[in-house]
Amino acid sequence: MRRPLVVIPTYNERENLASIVGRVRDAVSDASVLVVDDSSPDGTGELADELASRDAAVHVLHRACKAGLGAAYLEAFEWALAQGFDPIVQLDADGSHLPEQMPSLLAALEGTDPAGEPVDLVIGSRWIPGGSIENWPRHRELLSRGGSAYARWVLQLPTRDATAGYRAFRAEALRRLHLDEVHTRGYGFQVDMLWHAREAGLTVVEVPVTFVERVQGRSKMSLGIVVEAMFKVTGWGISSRLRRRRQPTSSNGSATRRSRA
Ligand SMILES: Nc1nc2c(ncn2[C@@H]2O[C@H](COP(=O)(O)OP(=O)(O)OP(=O)(O)O)[C@@H](O)[C@H]2O)c(=O)[nH]1
Ligand SMILES: [Mg+2]
Repeated sequence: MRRPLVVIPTYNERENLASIVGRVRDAVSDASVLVVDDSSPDGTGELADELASRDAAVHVLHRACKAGLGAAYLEAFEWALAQGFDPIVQLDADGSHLPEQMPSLLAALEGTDPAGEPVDLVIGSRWIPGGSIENWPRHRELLSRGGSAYARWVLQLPTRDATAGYRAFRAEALRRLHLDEVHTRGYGFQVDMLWHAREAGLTVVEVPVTFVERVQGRSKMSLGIVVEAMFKVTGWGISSRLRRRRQPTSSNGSATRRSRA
């Protein structure tokens, strides 16, 4: 039975949280929400508790200190799987991912890919026909498109948008993905998850979304984060090729066959 959970990681999102949670509840009436807050100094965690006290479908995980988006998601996935939620959706708090487009991600997750395989993971994509960005400076667009193209090429990823954070997973897919082997805690987390999805042979499809630049609050993105992600992607690409050379008939062949964008 469908029991959707929308995971919203937060760090200093006090201005955005109430509105985004309300929009999620309006857009997908049966969705529960899990806010994962890393002890935001602006009081986002306390606001999340207040929202949870008014709405039984809202839950909160409080983490001791800012430890990165990836760490927050990994703890949330563990919680979600233990509680029996399915599917599990990732959503930013800053309004960049439109909750109103969530039904289209969830519908795609219930369908099949072009080869007729059931879908394990849906990516809300900016870089396929119908996808778009709003109010993004040109340099951010180039960085994102370039980063996606580089990761796609080095890791042979099945999607146009490799860094997108708007995603819907089947619970079973998260179980098959070897979350204990995902070690990236910061910005490269989304790419790391996609790479593990490919290695695990998950069926991945993209649906177009409109990505809106945050209006309130500050971005946590920095040049250091981008450089770190580039180095990591290169390292994963090298190790994955070496592994394939050592095991030419490993399960990766089937992974490539089953993953489609
Ligand atoms: N729990 C937790 N959430 C985080 C952390 N870093 C970022 N977030 C949240 O993750 C979501 C995405 O972060 P953003 O700052 O928007 O980063 P981004 O979307 O990659 O960058 P922009 O495009 O510049 O907005 C937001 O909801 C943040 O509040 C963290 O260390 N811990
Ligand atoms: Mg953002």
